Amino acid sequence: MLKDHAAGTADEILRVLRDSDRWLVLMHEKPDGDTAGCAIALASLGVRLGKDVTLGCPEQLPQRYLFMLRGIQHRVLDRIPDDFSGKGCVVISVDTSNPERAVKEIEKARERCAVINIDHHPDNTWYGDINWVEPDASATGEMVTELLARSEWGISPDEARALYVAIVTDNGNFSFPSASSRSHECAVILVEAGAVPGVINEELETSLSENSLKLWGRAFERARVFANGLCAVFWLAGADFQETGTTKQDTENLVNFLLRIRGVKLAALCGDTGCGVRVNLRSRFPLNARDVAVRFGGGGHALASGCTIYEPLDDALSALMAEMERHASSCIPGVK
Ligand SMILES: [Mn+2]
Repeated sequence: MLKDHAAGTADEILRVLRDSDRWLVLMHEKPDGDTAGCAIALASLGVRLGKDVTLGCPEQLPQRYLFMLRGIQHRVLDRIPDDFSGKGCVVISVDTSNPERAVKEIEKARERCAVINIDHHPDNTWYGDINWVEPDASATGEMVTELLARSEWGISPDEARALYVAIVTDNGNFSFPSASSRSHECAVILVEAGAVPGVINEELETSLSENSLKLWGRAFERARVFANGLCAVFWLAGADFQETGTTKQDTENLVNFLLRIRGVKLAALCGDTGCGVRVNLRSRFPLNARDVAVRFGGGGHALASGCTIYEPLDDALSALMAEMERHASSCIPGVK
C-alpha cells in the first residue's frame, strides 16, 4: 500500500498518462532488467490503451531481456526526437537517476512536453515535471506495479511478466537486503496477474552465451582479494571483449560473483571501455559501494553502484583499490 504522499504522486502520474495520447517511454543507458521491465510494461499498457507509444533506449537492449517485448517495438534513440512535442505528449523515464543516464536532451524536452520521472535511486536528481522517487523500493518495478494496480487499467499478463523481471533482477530474486514485505506483496499482485515465476526464471537464467562465459573466465582468473580479505576486484581489458566477441553488456551481474568469496564485503569489476574504465561496485553491509563510487564522480545505491575512472586501466585499478581499502578500514577498524 502506498503512503499518502506517494499515492498522491501516483494519482497525478495516472492522470497525466490518461490525458496524454503520445507516450515516449525511456530506459536508462546500459539497460538492466529493472529499467527494461518497467519501460516495456508501460509501453505495453500504452499500446493496450490505444496510445501512440515509442519505447526508447540510449543503446541496444541486451539479448537477455528481449523475451519481454512480445511484439512491442523498441528504438535506440540518440536523443529525444524533435517532433516529440506539444500537448498530449509525455515522456516517462523509469529507473533513471539523472539526465546523463537517460536518452540525451531529456531536460530540453521539458520545454515542449511533460516529463515523468519514476525511480528508486536515492541520488535521483528530480529532473522531471513529476518526480516519484522511493529509495525504499527494491526496484522501480515495485513502484510501477503499485501504479498499475492502483489504476483502472489493471495489469496484463505481459506487463506482469515484465514487472516481475524488473523486481527479481534488481533484488536478486528477493535475496538482497532491499527485498521487503512490499517486494513480496508486489510479487503476489504480479503472479495473480499472470506472471509465472518458474518460466521467467528459466528465461533469465538460460540466456548466457558461450562467449560471455569465456569472457567471465578471463575476469575470474584475475580475481584479487585484498584489505585483509574484505575487498576483491577483477578486470577486463578492451582486447578481452574483442577476442571473445562480447560487449560490456555481457558483464551484467558479473561483479556479484566476487561477493560470494568468503569474507568479501566490497567488490569491483573494472572494464576498459576505450573511453574510461567503467567500474561496477557491490557491497555488503556495513560497507557502502556508493561511498566509493562517489569518490570517482559516480553514484547509485548503497550496496550497488558504479562510476567511470578516466585513467589508463592500471592507474584506475590502483586508485580504485586504494580507495576501496581506505573505505573498508574506515568502516571496520583494524583492516590495515
Ligand atoms: Mn533499479
